[in-house]
Amino acid sequence: MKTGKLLAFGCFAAIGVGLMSCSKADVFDSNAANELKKEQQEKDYTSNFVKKYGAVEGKSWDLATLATSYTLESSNRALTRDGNYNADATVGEMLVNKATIDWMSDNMKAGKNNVKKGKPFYLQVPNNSFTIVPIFQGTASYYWQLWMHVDGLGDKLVWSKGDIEYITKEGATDWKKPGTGNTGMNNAFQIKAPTYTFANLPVDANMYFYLLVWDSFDKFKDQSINPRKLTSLNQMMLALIDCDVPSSVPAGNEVSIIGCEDNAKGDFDYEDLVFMMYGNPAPPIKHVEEVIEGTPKRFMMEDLGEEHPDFDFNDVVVDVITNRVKTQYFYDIAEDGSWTLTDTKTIKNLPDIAVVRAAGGILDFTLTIGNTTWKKSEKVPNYQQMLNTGRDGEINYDKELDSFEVVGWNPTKNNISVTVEGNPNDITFPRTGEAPKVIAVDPTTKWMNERTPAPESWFKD
Ligand SMILES: [Ca+2]
Ligand SMILES: [Ca+2]
Ligand SMILES: [Ca+2]
Repeated sequence: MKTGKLLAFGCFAAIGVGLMSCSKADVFDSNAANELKKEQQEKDYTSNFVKKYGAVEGKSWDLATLATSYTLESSNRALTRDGNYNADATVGEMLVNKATIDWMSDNMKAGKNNVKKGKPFYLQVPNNSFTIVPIFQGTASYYWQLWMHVDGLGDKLVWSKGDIEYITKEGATDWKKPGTGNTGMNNAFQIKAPTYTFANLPVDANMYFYLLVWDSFDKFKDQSINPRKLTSLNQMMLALIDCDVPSSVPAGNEVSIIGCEDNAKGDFDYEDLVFMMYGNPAPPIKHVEEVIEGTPKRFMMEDLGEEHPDFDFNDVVVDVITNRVKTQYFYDIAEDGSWTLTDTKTIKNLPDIAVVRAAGGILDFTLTIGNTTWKKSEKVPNYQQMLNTGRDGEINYDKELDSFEVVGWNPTKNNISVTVEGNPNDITFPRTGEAPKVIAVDPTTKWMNERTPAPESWFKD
C-alpha cells in the first residue's frame, strides 16, 4: 500500500512538470519489479543460508521443547542503580576435609529419594559477603553449570562441572580431577575446592540458583540448543541449613549445604552436585510462597533488510510465554524453624506475555505476535542502536527491553512476524523446508554476539 501511494504521488509530480509518461502500465511494471526484487532477495537469502548451513529440505525450525519455566513473581525487577553493585565473584581455593564430605553424604544419601527433606526455596542477599564452595560432583555423563540469579542484576555463572580436585586417601598427594565426563568423586578424602565470594550485591534482593544441563560435555562445546534448566524454585535443589562449620571455614560463619538434582526424572538424591555456602550470616533460605510457571518459546530472528545476512540471529530476540499459572504456597512454621506446607492455591489463565530481549539491528521494526503489535521506535529509547547484542556493553541475558501482554497467540502455529522499515519482505516463521529467518528455541539458548554467526549445530538434524 505504501508503495502504491508513493507511486501515485510520483505521477502527480510528473504531471506537474509536464512529463506525461506516468501510466497504469508503469505502476504495474513497478509493482512487478518490486515483486521480482522481493523474490530475488528471498532466493539470495536461501542460497546464502544453504551455502553456510547446508540443505534445508524437510527441516523444521521450531526447535523449542516447551519445557516449563519457573520464576518468582518479583523477578527481573529493575534496580535503581545508586548502589555500586558487582556480580563478579572473587575466586579462591579451600581445602575441605572428610568430616564435611561425610556430613554431606549422611544427610544426602546417594541413590535415596531425599525430596521430603526440603521445599522449593529462594534466598536473599545478606548485608555482608558470602562464599560458595563446590564440594562434590556425582557420577553422570551430563554436563552442567551452576548459575545464580539475583533480581535486577541478572544471572551469573558460578561453577562448571570438572572444576574441582580431590584425593582419595590420607597422606596421598595425587590430586585427581573428576573432569567433565562420567567420573564422580566417590571415595573423596580431601577436596581442593574453588571458592566464589560475592560482595556488593543489592542487599535483600531475591536470588536463586539453577543448573543448566546438557546431555554431555560435547553437546555443550557444540553450543547445542536448549539445555535443561533446573531450579531451586521447583524443588530441584535441597537446602540443608545450620550445618556444622567445617574447620576450613573461618569461625563465626553460618554454613548451608545445597544439593542439586541434575535430572527432572532423576532419583532426587540431590547429590549430583553439592555446594556449601557460608557467610556471617549466610544468605537466608526462604520458602517459595509464590511461583509463576509458564511455557516459553524464544524466537531469534535474522536479516533486518541487510544486503548480506550475517546469520547472527539476534536482530530480534523475543520470548513468548503461554500457559501461565501462579501457584501460592502456604506454610505453618514452628518455633524451631521447621515448616509444613498447609495449602496451595493455583491461579490459571494468566495472560500470555512477550519479553523483548535484544534488537541487533539499527532499523525500526514492528513485531506482530498473535493480534498484538509492538513497534521498536515507540517502546525503547535509543531504538536506532543495536540493543543487548554486545555492542552496547556485555550482553545481559536476563534483561527485558520491554514486556507486554499478547492476545491471539498460538504457540503451535507460531503466528509471529516482523516488518522491518524499508524491507519489502516481512519476516515470518518459516514453513518446513524454507531457509529460516526465525527459529524457535528454549530461553536457555543464548543469542549470539553482534555479527557472530549462529553455530552450525543449531541447524543440524
Ligand atoms: Ca541424582
Ligand atoms: Ca543479522
Ligand atoms: Ca545483528
